[in-house]
Amino acid sequence: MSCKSALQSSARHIELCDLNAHENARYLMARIQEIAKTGYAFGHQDATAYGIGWKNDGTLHKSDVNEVTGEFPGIYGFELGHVELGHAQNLDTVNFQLMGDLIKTAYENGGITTISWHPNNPTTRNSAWDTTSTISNILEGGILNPKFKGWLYRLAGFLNSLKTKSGKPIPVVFRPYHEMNGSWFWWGKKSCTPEQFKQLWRETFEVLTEDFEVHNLIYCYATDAVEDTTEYMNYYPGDGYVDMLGIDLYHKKTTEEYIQLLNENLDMLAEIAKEKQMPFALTEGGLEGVKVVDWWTEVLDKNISNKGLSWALMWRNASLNHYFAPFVGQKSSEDFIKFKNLPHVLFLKEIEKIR
Ligand code: BMA
Repeated sequence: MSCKSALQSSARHIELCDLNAHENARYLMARIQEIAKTGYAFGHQDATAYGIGWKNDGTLHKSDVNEVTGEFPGIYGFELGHVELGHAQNLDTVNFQLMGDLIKTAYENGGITTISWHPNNPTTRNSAWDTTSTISNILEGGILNPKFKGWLYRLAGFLNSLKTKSGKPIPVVFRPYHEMNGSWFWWGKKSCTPEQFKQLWRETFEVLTEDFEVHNLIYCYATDAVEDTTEYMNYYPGDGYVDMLGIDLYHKKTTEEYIQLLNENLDMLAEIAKEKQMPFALTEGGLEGVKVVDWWTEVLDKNISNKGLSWALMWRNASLNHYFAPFVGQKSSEDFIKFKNLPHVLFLKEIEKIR
C-alpha cells in the first residue's frame, strides 16, 4: 500500500522546464496548482526577516502579519541581490545564512518560498537600477560572460544550499529578471532588446541546470503592469524555460485606477495561463503605507479573488516610509483580519493542508 497523497501521485506526472527537476520541485508545482482550486495564498516579502520596529537576529520566529492576525503568510518572498558578489547579506541587509534558515523553517511549516534577484549591473558593478548597457557583455561570447557565470555560480551555491534536515532539496519558485518591460533595471526595456532578454533567460537557465546542477526551481516569468498580451509576451523566453507566470501590480495612482489595473491585467494573464496550462500569481503588489482602511477586503480581494491565481504577494515592511502589510496598530489592521478570515484567502495553516 502506498502512503503517498493524491497530490504526491499527481506530481509524478508533472513536467517542469528543468527536465531533471527534483521530485520535490514537481510536488511543489502540484501544490501551487492545487492552491488555485481552493482560493489564493497570501504572501509577504521578507515576512520573517524583519518588520516595523524589529529585525530577526536568528532567534525570532516572527512576522508583522502574524502579530496582527495570529497567522503566518502562506508564501514567503526572499531576495538574492548581492549573492552574486559573495556578500554575507543581501541588498536589503538580510543575512544569507539567516535567509536559508528562514526558507527552511517556512518549508518545514508547509509554506512556499519565492525568490527574486536584483543582481548588480555586471559592467559597472553599480546596483540593478543602473541601466548602463551591459547585456551584450554578459551573454555567451561577451567579454564579461565568464564573470557573469561566476555570479551565477554564487547564485547556484545559495540555491543548492537549500536543504531539509535530512538533506533533501527544498524547492522554491525562482523569479529572476522581473519587470523587464519597465525601464528601471539593466535587464529592462531601455537597456536590452527582447531577443537579448530571452537569450539572458535561456543562458541563465542552462548554466544553472546544466553547469551547476540546480534542480530545485520552478521558473516564474513576471512582468510589470502591461497594456496587453503582446507586451506581456514580448520578452517571454519560451515554454521550455518557464513553469509559471507572474505580474507585479502596485497601487500607485487612485483606487479606481488600481481596480482597473488589477482586473485588466489579471484577466489577461489568466487567459495566457489557461492557454499554456500554467499557474499564475500576483508576484508583487500592494499599496505603500496601506492608506486605505478597507484596502484588503474592498480593493485587493474583491478584484483578484475570482481570477484563478495561486497567490498574491505584498512587498516588504522595510520602514514606516516603505511598507505594504499591516503591523500592530496600523490603520488597515482590522480589515486585514477580516481579509485573513475569508475562506478563500489562504494563510500558512490553510496551505499547509494542501499536500
Ligand atoms: C524595491 C525596494 C527597495 C529594495 C528592492 C529589493 O522595491 O523595496 O528598497 O532594495 O525592492 O528588495
